[in-house]
This record gives sequence, structure tokens and C-alpha cells, in this order.
Amino acid sequence: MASSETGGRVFADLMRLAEVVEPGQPGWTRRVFSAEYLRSRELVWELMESAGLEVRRDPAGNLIGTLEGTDAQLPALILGSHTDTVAGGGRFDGPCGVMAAIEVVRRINERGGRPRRTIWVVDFLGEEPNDFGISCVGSRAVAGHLSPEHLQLTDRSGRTLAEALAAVGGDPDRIGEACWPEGTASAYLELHVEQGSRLEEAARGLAVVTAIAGIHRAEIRLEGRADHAGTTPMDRRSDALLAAAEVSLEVERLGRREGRGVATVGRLELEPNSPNVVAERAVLIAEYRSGDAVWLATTDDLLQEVVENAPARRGVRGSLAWLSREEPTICAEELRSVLLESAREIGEEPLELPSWAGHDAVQMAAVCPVAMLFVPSRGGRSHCPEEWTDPEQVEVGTRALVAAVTRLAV
Ligand code: HGY
Ligand code: MN
Ligand code: MN
Repeated sequence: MASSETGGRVFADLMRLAEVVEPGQPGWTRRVFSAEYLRSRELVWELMESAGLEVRRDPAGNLIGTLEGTDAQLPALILGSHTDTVAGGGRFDGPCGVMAAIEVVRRINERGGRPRRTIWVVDFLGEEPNDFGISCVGSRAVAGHLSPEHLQLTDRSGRTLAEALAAVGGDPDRIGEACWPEGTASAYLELHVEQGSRLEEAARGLAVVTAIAGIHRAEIRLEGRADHAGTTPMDRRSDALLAAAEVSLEVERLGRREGRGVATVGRLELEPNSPNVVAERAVLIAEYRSGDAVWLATTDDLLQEVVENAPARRGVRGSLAWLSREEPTICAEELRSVLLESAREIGEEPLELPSWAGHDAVQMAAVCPVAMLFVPSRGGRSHCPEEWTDPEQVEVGTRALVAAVTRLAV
């Protein structure tokens, strides 16, 4: 049983990391290509080293800490998550898993001796979607899924993802070396905040994740015509904003279809974005999620129909480009059993539930079997400043992770 001070270490690390945020931004914003994110990696590096990990940065900008096991023939056990945030995000989505993983290694080292199996702790670069339209940058690279085309994606300033990656310590010319050879990893475990309210409503401290929803994301461009807001009659307008409003409501309708998914338009940009000009162009990003691959595929087709038809009724031309399409990920049965046993070993009876949030585990599933543990999120809130998990809840998750790692690697 961890003593109070070890129990407080993870939370203290989380609060230290939370101090490294973008000035003037709401919540605890630390976006992947910000200067503050780059600076925050120094703290993560230091925490990994002080826990006894040998730290390196790979060409994708992932921080990888290694604790060598006694049997070098065994594939490594991988722990990790991410430390970048959404704009206006909280302090726990991602960092909770990285700090708990570092604590696991501290406690293994404090017990003395070395684990049988090598353990890696990974802070994956850029799990959250970014201005290049792609999420899970670092874990995609590890899985060999970060393509040359991805690296040439540009943000609004015309900067490429490759340039942005280089600016935060990555080496895009060597991105292929970030991909792990077959057999590197035996399993991947990720502790994460639930970002929903099911644990809190069930008054449980832990959940073992059964599956991770697939996420399809598309950029929709709506080309209307700029006109004078005063002199243009209402029936002669090609208003891109109104077309975007119709498309957004259609996306909501698709999300409600059959009760098996969710859908969101979270980003909308207007041009010229002037109060006295009929909107010429609207660019929105729509995403939808489901644990059902068929539902996702059907929604792809329905969305394309919406984009072709709804704007046309307004003389607006719509087009759609897929940004990413991740299919649902099943967590490995044998690892779920280890997590269930580990939770019970520390006196918790976990829920078993699917994750509607995406995670680096989705990309890691192409590398090795994956499983996830959730700890509660107060009020189910996340991706907002109100995101919160109690220190005691973080400690329960950490102890369950220690128990699981002990089973798998010690
Ligand atoms: O969007 C997600 O589901 C994750 O929190 N990045
Ligand atoms: Mn997130
Ligand atoms: Mn996350």
C-alpha cells in the first residue's frame, strides 16, 4: 500500500505540469506545437529521469523512458499517454497517465531489484487534434502510420507538420526510425481519466475499458459568394455561413441516428468574417464516433450526401476531405483480465465500459495488445477547465497500474 507521500507524488507532479501553460489562454492550455509544450517536456524528461528511467526523444518527438529488465529477451511492457492538451483544456486528460506511469517505475525501483521485463514509459507527442488536422502524431509514428503526406499537411500559416515537428525536437527526416520493429512491445497499458460520468454515477473508482470508439473526422469547405449585407436581396444570396449552419444541424441529426454514435462540429472558420459581408466561405471540421464500424461507414455516406445537397439549395458549393478515419479498437481480453484482477487486488470492483474518447492506445493497437484503465472525472467534464479528478482517485488508478505492471513485468 503506498504511503501518503508516495500517493501524493503523482498529483503533485500533475499540478507542477499544470503550471506550464500558454499565457492568456483559458483553462490549462498546452497545445502540441506551443513553446510551453516544448518547455513542459523538460519537466517530463526530468521526472522520468528522477524516477530512474533512461530517457530519449525519438524522431516523432515522443519522450521514451526505459527501465531495463533482467531478461533482455522479453519484449518491453509499454506504459504511457500524452501531455498536450486541447485549447482551454484541463489538467488530467493525458498527464494523469504519464505521471502515473512514472510513479509506477518509482515504486518498482523503491521496492528494490529490477523487473524481469523491460518497461518503457512514453509521453506520446500530440495526441490531441492540431492545426494540421491530425491527432495522435507521436503514436501514429510509432505504429508506422505517420505518412510523408501527413508530414506535408499545412496549417493556416502554410507551415508543414514536418516543420512544426522539428520545432518541438522531432526529426521528420528520420520519422521512419520512430516506428517500432515487430516484437518490440509485449503490451501497452494506459491509465486515463474517463472524461465521462459513468464511474461517478456508479460510485466506482476504476473502469477497465472494453473498446475505444472509432472516430471519423472531415474538413467541409462551403464556397458561397461575398456580397454586401445591405444591398443584396435575401433571395439572391449564396451565404456560406447559413449553409454551414444547415450542414452542422445535419451532422447533429446524423449523430443521433439509431442512438449508436455521437457527432460534433467543433470548429468553424468564416471568410471574410465581417459583420456587413455575406459569408463567402465557411470551413468546418465535423467528427463522429461510434463503437460500430458499420454505423461509421454508413454515416460517411450520409454525410457526403449532406455536403453535396444541403449547400446547393443555397447556391453554395460544398466539398468534403477526410482528415482521419480510425475504426473502433477492441482492448485485449487477456490484458483486461489482468487489469480486472489488479483492481480487485487493491480492493476495487471496476466497471467495464467502452471509451467514447480517442486515445494513443488506438494507434498502439497496431503495435501490440492494448488495455486501458479509467479513473473518474468529476461531473463527467473534460476538455474544459473544470476537468478534475481527486488525488485519492488518481492514487487508486496508480495502485491498480502498479499491481498490473507487477503481474506483467516484475
Ligand atoms: O478527442 C478525444 O477523444 C481525446 O480526448 N483526444
Ligand atoms: Mn483529449
Ligand atoms: Mn487523452
